[in-house]
Amino acid sequence: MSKILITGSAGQVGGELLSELMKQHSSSDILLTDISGLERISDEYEKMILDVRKYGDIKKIIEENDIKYIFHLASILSAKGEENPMLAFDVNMNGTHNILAASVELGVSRVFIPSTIGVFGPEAKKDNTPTWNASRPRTMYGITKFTGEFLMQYYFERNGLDTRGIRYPGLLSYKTPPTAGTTDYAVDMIMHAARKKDYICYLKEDASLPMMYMPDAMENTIKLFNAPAASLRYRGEYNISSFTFSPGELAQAIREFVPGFKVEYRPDYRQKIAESWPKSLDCSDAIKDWGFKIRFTLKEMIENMILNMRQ
Ligand code: AKB
Repeated sequence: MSKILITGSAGQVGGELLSELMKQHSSSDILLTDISGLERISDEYEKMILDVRKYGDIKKIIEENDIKYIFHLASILSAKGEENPMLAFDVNMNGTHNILAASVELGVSRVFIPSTIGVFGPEAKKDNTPTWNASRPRTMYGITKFTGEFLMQYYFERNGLDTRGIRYPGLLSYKTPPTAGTTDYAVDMIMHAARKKDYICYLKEDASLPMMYMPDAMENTIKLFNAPAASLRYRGEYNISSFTFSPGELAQAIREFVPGFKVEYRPDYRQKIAESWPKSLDCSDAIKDWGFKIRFTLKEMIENMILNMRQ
């Protein structure tokens, strides 16, 4: 039986993607890998340690487990990437290239690799940024993810590898607390509010960024993954986003559910990263090619997150 391999399974997206995949698959269809943190995942699933920087290990896992599909989530995000650019380059660049090259060598059918709003730099259009724009990323994360998009195009044209990807905006989830991104303040702020605690924000009050609730991100990930190949004009470059808010606007929206919620703003190095990214995205290519659609408004997302966090 052909299996689905997920790398970076223990990260913020991994657990949520697994729940979405389980709507259509059984646990025996899925192999979960990560370099650490696998003990947090239920033993119902098959789990293996995998360092995506090791080409031989990737090949062995694909061969021995008859892997047909890969979701390559292992990545160092923007904030952690600026603390350790060498690690970010190694994991994001070499890891991505290893996955693509091994997939070609061993005949994997389809590979999904997430990209990010971080592929855009300060020269890009700030509002309604289209798929193709002045992409001159300034973070190691953005540089490696942008190059990853080119590698996906390269192996698609050179070897016919079916590569697919989405540029995720900031993703919010109540399940796995994020730790390594620039947009992560949003989850942290809602978590503080749910616990009736004040919050100190590392971005400025007006730092607007595109965002999305995790269930919407996962539903659309599967939608793109299952879309007919003929309808896709791009490989890893599809912009998606639900809404835009700044920390000040999020705090205000939270106060509808947690009156009197207090936030103090103490911007750090992550403010510069946020300033280099777009405020909102043009998602029309994703709508046109594979039917990108969202369910949650900002208000519904906050309500749902607070409810679940309190439970
Ligand atoms: C980050 O903040 O690094 C990520 C992203 C926008 O890709 N959440």
